Amino acid sequence: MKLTLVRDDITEQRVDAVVNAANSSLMGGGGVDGAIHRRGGPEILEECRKLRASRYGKGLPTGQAVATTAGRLPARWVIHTVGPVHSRSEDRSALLASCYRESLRVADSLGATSVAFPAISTGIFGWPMDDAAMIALETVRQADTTVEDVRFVLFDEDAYAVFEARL
Ligand code: AR6
Repeated sequence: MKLTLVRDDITEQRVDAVVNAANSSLMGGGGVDGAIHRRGGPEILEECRKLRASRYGKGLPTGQAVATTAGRLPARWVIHTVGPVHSRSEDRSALLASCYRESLRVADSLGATSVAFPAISTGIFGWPMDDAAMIALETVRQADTTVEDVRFVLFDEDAYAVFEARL
């Protein structure tokens, strides 16, 4: 597997699948989620609504992943995953690792061979970048997947530098 880091916007990525740092409602939000729905258009939300009406009546649980169309984005699919909110009193690392593993599993089931990830949970959900980078890189490296090209898309220079140091 080829693992690369880029400093860019996740919505610009020409890959088979981009991963969305969503929340359980699948109804959109701020950060990556807001940008993906804005750029991707209403088709994505439409499929999310259908998922809520069928398989995920109570929402998508933290650490799991599910795919929809990518609408107008240059990718084919969006894989929505729900990161854990960072906690200082409880270790939720396994849930963060699960987001990466489950997203790759969904990518495999779609036949996607290139996947772009944001730094899940490091924005609104408050996870410290260095720890998140370590979990992300380790989990992806160890994953049993047919995905050939994994790209981490870091939004700012600081996030990029942290990932680069960890890589
Ligand atoms: N491209 C790449 N990275 C980005 C972009 C972008 N366009 N925008 C932000 N980032 P966040 P979370 C970075 O908050 O912490 C939403 O409301 C950002 O700088 O998007 O998992 C959802 O609906 C940060 O490093 O996701 C949930 O409620 C990283 O992406 C909640 O936020 C993740 O930040 C999820 O919070």
